[in-house]
Amino acid sequence: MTERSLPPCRLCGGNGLRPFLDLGVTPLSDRILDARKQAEPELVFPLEVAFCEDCALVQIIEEVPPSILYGDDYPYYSSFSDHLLQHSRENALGLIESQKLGPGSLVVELASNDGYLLKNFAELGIAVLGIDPADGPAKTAIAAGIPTLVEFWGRELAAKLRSDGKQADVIIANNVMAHIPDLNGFVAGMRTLITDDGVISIENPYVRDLIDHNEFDTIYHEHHCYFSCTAVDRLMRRNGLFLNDVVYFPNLHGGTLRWICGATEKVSERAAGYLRAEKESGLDTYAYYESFSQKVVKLRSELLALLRDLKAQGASIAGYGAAAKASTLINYVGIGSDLVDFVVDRNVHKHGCLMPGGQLPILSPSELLVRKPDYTILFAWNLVDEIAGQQSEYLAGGGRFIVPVPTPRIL
Ligand code: DWN
Ligand code: ZN
Repeated sequence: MTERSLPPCRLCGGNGLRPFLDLGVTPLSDRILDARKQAEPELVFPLEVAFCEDCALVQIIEEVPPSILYGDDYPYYSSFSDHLLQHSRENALGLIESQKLGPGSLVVELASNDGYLLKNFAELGIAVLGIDPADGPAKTAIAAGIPTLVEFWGRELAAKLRSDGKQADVIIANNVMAHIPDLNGFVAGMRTLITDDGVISIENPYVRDLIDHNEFDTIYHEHHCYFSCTAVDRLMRRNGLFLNDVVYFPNLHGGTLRWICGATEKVSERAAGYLRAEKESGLDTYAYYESFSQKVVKLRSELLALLRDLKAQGASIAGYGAAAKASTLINYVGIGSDLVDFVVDRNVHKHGCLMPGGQLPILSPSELLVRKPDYTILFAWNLVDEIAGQQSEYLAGGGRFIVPVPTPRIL
């Protein structure tokens, strides 16, 4: 059998990629179908994940050009999650304290979205600069007084800012490093811009939680990479930076790590502990990922059986959260209008659109009290507490939530 040709690894450039999960050919998770896009044939791409045996980076194999992934209609606005807003405020206040930031400091955020995080620095008179290629959210930030460059981050932009005399005391990159095709360019740019004793604070979902808790739906084309501390440590050192500390947030996006990096090596015991634990558990070996696809196939059949049983009993089912992860779940499992009638979401920019896959309309959450579906599957399962808090009236009226991950169950 001819050896399959795989691309080089995004981190180390080697040919150590070993595929371990194939989610088929799926639409782009963030390309919510508005009226204009419903007239066009929907773009679909293979969605397959591999582990690099040389540097331990987990990554998708297919490369979808950023110009297709992030147009001017990128629909994700961070300010629709109270939990995320609170988390971001704590992140900012912690950095202001630990780095003794003041009016002479500069904080740069990569993927600053609608200014949800930088506003916490700006309101204290600390100079900020947002970088985000998505026109929609960036315009919202600029309107709120947050200086924002509508550009992709990388070596070139970092060099330009540095030649303009800028240096950052803090660089924040939350839920963006996974989105970057040129991973080394992204990190090398941070090395260029950060001061010698500055702090780079990076947050991404933790690949260990993805595997341990069956969070396969957090895999989509916008997420090129899925990070372990081992891979981040190697990525930083390859670009003249050091992974100095690690903080874990179990309830954010299904399990998130914050990696604290810098141009000066001062590795904490906590960071060393994470690296040791990953080595001891084998997270830096292919074996840890090998059986994951069997777990995902099992989840798919269990979820389909549950939904079909409920429909056979005459129940009505809706979905909550027109999330990027919802698109992967809907399209991989095969959840169409035969099973789910509609999806609700607080993000008003998504109302009146269709979920990728073209079958499920997106409505306001108020429709749960109007149409009273018997069940609502939480596609945004990572926000179950926040959503349950909002939907107490729906639940009190007899509505039930279905949580699909890590195993499908009715709450
Ligand atoms: O990298 C990313 C991950 C980490 O977060 C981005 N691609 C965007 C996002 O992915 P996601 O869309 O899967 O994440 P969320 O934040 O789980 O999506 C939540 C969806 O639910 C949003 O469309 C907003 C909506 N929402 C809602 O309808 N009611 C959110 C909250 C808090 C609510 O109460
Ligand atoms: Zn590699």
